[in-house]
Amino acid sequence: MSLSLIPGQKLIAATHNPGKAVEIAAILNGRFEIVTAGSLDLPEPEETETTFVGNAILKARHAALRAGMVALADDSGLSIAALNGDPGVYSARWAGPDKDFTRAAEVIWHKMDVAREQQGDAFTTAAWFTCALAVAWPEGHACVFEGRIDGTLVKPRGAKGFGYDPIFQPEGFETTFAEMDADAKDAISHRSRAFAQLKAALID
Ligand code: ITT
Repeated sequence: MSLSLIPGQKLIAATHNPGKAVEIAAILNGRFEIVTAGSLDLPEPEETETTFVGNAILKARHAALRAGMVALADDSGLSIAALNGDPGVYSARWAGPDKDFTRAAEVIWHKMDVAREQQGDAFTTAAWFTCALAVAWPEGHACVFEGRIDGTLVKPRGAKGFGYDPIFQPEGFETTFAEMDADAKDAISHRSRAFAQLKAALID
């Protein structure tokens, strides 16, 4: 069994998040035939692991086994230093069943106000995005790669991107991810950093 990915090969993008699917397609840049888990009507597995790596492997294996094809899954999230790394692996759940990220940002900033009072001089707005990307083969083998970008938690600005993009300003930039064009985000994001490792290991 070959543990490499061959350009042109059909791959399942095991995500039900349209924002991620758009970024994954752009990063892979037409080099693979991408089929989404949604278009194959694959059910969404319950994310029972407590790490990004664990959940990425769980989602990729789930899709690969059901579809009999190589599958790629992304487990990602925003971690905030002053909140002990929350929401972290529970980033999607903090937005609730309605995926309301305006509300999630309000909850986060309320918790930050409490943390600022409790932590005094130790309080910071440091935050980071993590992306674990797993590739699973139907025979059971899996590989995983992780990317991270550091930055600052800010009040919401901008309408591009998805999820927590409006409240994250990457280090060295004056704009949030939601104020950046897709190409600018893709040049530095946690997702593209994980993909750079995946490409070096499995494609190039
Ligand atoms: P799938 O599991 O189907 O891929 P999901 O949205 O449930 O979709 P996760 O469990 O990985 O995905 O949750 C990741 C959460 O973090 C989700 O709420 C995203 O909106 C958010 N997130 C991840 N990457 C992001 C990015 O680049 N910009 C903004 N928010 C991001």
